[in-house]
Amino acid sequence: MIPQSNATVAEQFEETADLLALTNANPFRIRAYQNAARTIRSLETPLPTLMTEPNFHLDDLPGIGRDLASKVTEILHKGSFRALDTLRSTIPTGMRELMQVPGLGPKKTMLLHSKRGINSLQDLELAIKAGQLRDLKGFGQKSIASLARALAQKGLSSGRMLVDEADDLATNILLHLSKLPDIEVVVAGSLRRGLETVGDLDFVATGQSAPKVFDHLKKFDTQAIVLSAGSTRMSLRLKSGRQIDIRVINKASFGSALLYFTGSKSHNIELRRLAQAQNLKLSEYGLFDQGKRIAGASEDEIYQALGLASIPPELREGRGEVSLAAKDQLPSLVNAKDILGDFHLHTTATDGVNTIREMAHKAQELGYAYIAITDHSERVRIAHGLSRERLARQWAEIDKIATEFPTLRILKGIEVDILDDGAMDLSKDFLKAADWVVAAVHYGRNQSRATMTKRIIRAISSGVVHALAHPSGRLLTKRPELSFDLNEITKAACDYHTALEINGQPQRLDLNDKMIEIAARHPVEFVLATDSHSVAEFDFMKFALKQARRGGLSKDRIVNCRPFGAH
Ligand code: DGT
Ligand code: CA
Ligand code: CA
Repeated sequence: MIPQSNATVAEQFEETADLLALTNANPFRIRAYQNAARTIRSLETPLPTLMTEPNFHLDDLPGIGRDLASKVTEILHKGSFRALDTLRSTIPTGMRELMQVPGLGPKKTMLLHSKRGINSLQDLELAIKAGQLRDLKGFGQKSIASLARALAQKGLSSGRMLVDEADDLATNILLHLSKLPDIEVVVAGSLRRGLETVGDLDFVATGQSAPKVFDHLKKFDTQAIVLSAGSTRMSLRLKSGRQIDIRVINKASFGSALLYFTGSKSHNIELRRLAQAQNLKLSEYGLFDQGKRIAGASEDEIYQALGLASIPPELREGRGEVSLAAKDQLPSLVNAKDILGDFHLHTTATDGVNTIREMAHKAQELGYAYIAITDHSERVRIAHGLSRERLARQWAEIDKIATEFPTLRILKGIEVDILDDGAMDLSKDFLKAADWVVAAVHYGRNQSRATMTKRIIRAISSGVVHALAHPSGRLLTKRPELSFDLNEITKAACDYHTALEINGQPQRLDLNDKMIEIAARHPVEFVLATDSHSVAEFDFMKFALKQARRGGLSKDRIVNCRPFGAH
């Protein structure tokens, strides 16, 4: 029997009732599941214990007949039951996701579906934007507004998490789990590899018994639903809809389990093949020679036993890293400690929420040698862009504040808008006087590939641009990339010593790993930047770093891994 708590069984019945409501099922059937759930929740003794008592019969419980009793048994043996599995697989995920939006139960979800044809979060978002819910019964102005907020928080429609949400959630779960004595637990999966969005979170733990770890993890979110549970593995769906996989393993297999659950799948497959070619067998339990474990406690010892250099998680995508590791030719990737400063920051002068002084304090705390204050130029009205006069005043202010920070150089910069024809939003002479110029496209995004490429190259060839900010202009889940020729732009960037930015904002990650790889074939330089709009966002450097590492960059390609002004 699987150690299921009464609450888990009750939740599965509640979920069934919800899903049945979505399928317009007989109200009595729905009620039956709800009543059974209530009965089970109110039991004081765990079901598995009750079932061992000779005079106990499940169908003696109020509201539980033979049919529901057999379903309880099924849950206790298999982790879930067939009717629920079928419902889960037949109802579009979109509808199930909708039902979980705060403010939307099954009834309202059905209403949206039948009256407005809404089947997913994305449909709902569009309908709200188009004002299609206004005259729908049960959807007042206030409830529509709160739905819109709930949707925005959900990381929108893709179902995948942006890296900051994934990273925060993982940090909180690790903190929660670390309260168990003797446990060692780490993040695996796509988050560890630094993928730009994350499907579910994966954890590998050791040092504690699996049931203890599972029980404790369930307490992280008392409304979490157990999707599946075995003796060493559990999957949970949190109230927010986010999913977690955890694997508990003994110490001798910890490295191999971590390797396996970090992936990627294609990296795992390549490693297994390589093992087979050496007459070895690689699994999540270890590397075996004729049934004898020869490695498994750490990832490093497995790579070593396979004759490979250790491969950083960011490179494990099955893109040739295994053969590079065999030849000991892996790039030596940039590290957090190599970063000496941040070249893209906003303040209260435009759309930031902290002052220059506050930003400088934070940078000092981080041990940075320099920062560039790069507020928007005038064209970006929505952000209260700086006119020449206001910018000149800001630079004077920076000179004054600089005296308070003897170890930190505060660069006088600007994020200048690249106008539709490739001219700049500030004169060349003015830009020449800046310590640091980042140029960016914000408007006129729909130009053809040829026009956009020419426009950006014209901006670069002004010769005064130190970095091209968020070159592709995409916003994950919101806005596609600009259409432009990355190779041509990179060539121009080489000619004019313009660095390409790797922007760490979770919605941007721009350039991303793939674009970095393409650009890096040219002798171009990169700059890792956060585009911070508050002191908290300095932390986004870690996301820029992940993309840089996934793109294979070492510190000698990165401008902010050198003292300012050095080449
Ligand atoms: P995600 O969650 O979609 O962002 O991406 P991952 O990479 O975290 O994928 P996930 O959570 O499905 O699985 C975690 C790791 O477990 C995956 O990267 C590799 C490993 N894994 C999962 N399924 C398989 C499989 O069928 N074969 C192999 N070789 N590895 C697997
Ligand atoms: Ca995952
Ligand atoms: Ca997973």
